[in-house]
Amino acid sequence: MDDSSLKRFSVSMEGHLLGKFDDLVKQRGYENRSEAVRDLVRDALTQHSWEQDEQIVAGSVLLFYNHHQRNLVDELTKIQHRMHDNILATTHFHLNQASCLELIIVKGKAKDIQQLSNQLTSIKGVDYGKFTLAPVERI
Ligand code: NI
Repeated sequence: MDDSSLKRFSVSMEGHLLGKFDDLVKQRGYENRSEAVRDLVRDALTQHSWEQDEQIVAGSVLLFYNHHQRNLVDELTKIQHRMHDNILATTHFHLNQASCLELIIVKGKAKDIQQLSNQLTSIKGVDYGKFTLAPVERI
């Protein structure tokens, strides 16, 4: 059954979180909170469905880290070698004495790529990780 009628529900959250959310709503130009929540839920559901998916996707994993962090570079290299079939390219930028930015271009089954991204961004010492992906072909 297609139920596209709007349903109302209430959400509770901390004041400071709501304040930040309202800033986001404003900055992204949403008409109201509801519109922003619908977009966030759609994004989350899309991301979630891809986690189990056989669909071929391509994307990037962006990592910021301090290369002095013990074991981090070894771990990063190990994961990339293990998943070499899914990695098209890796570019490393030395930002300053300690900070590095690494951009890893990935391609493969959505579920494998999602797992690879999770492994990379959760390495101890990674300060910031951002994963983006898009389907290569529509099913
Ligand atoms: Ni570096």
